[in-house]
Amino acid sequence: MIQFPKDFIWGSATSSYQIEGAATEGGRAWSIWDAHAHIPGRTNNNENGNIACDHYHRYKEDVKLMADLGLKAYRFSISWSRIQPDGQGEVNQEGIDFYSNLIDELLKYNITPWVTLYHWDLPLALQTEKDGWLNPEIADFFEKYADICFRSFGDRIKNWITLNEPWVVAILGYGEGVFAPGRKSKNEPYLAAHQLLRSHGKAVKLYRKNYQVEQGGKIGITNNCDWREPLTSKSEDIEAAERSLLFFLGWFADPIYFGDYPKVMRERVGDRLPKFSDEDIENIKGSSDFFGLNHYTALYAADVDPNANAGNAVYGNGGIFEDQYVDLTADPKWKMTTMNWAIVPWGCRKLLEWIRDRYNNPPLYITENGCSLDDKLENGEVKDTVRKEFVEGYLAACKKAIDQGVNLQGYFVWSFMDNFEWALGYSKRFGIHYVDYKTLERTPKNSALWFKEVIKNNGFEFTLNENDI
Ligand code: PNW
Repeated sequence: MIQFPKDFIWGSATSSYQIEGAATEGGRAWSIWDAHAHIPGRTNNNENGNIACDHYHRYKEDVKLMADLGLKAYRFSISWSRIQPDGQGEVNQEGIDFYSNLIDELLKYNITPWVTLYHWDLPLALQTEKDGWLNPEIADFFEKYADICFRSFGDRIKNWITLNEPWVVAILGYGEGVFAPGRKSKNEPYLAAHQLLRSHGKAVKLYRKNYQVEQGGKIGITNNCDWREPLTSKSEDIEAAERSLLFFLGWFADPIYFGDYPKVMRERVGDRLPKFSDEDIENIKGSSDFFGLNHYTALYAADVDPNANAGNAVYGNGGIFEDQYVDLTADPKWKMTTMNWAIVPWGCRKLLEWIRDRYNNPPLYITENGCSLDDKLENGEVKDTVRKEFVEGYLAACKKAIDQGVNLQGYFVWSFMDNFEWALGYSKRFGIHYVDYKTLERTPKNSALWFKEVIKNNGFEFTLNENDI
């Protein structure tokens, strides 16, 4: 038996655009994701979130399923353009009411709501009229939006996450252009990331000044990072793996824990990396009450000689290659999910230990971890054995990290149900509940039934290989 600490938080997560639907109902205006998904060729089969899982109309049924599972916590995000259709100014009361009702429904079943303020669905008007995350003014808009949320929901919300995965916004939204707003640039990722961090800092400062004492909640940020294992024991490869982690997670976590970007980024990116003002640093340094981590996979990292022909030495999600010169590869023996992300539980343990060592062992939550598979609903059952083993392996690795002193306090499975997987549309299923997109019927997969027992027993019987974790 693997037993978790008392009070460990067992949760599951979703995000607004991926599940809500009702894209133009209830006073909601389009976000950059509505626009992006409606440009032909940007998503699988040109799919979009117009209906998604129709959670906007079915939230009561969904909360009931969460209660059946025994979930202790549910992480969801707020659609900014439901609250402020233009991203600034007027508040849409129907939007406030929707989230208020959802929160009350969760509390009715003793499920603790965790709220993400921004999970990539920027009000479209802020993009077209204000240049989105490239404009320094965005920090003021975000602060005002956050203020509305703290004021409207803070009596019941005690766990706030400002931003979900700014790395993805910067790299996939402004670098590779595969996510909204679809920009392709080698410089804009650094500019957007800078404004994301400034926006986070301002919102946290406001919360601490005007709300935290009275409301007694916690506020933080969620970053994503894969593990990077040195390909060989050569010092160049060990450094390359470290550099890759710093360009991935250090980019966002270093400013928050130390007050500036990693030294290796300053050296390599030079003037293309913006500078923080004294006021920014004051807002950003120390601005997270906990370390939110989304983690999915791992790759081997090797140093690349910039003078050699390095043109095609990129694999997977590495960020801007020319600034790092790190070659990323998978072990052909690793099992893959349908995202082509390798299943490597020990990478999770190593990353948790790396965070413990670099950031002085902060309280940590895994706010997303999970996998996509080719699930089939047959006779009312989804036999997603690989997902059960995925979660079992990653949880066992988490427990090993806890035994090594990592201050991990909770784990949220991504995702509560199958949903709109961004550019990949409905082709990837990450849920522990199966969604039939014709009828919108939800069915707990076998992994959900297993997870229910894990929650009930605060642990599980370990059935995998010790070497995997
Ligand atoms: C996360 N990468 O996205 C998001 O927070 C979720 O909304 C999403 O559904 C989930 O993971 C699965 O993809 C990521 O390329 C998207 O490294 C891409 C990457 C990482 C996370």
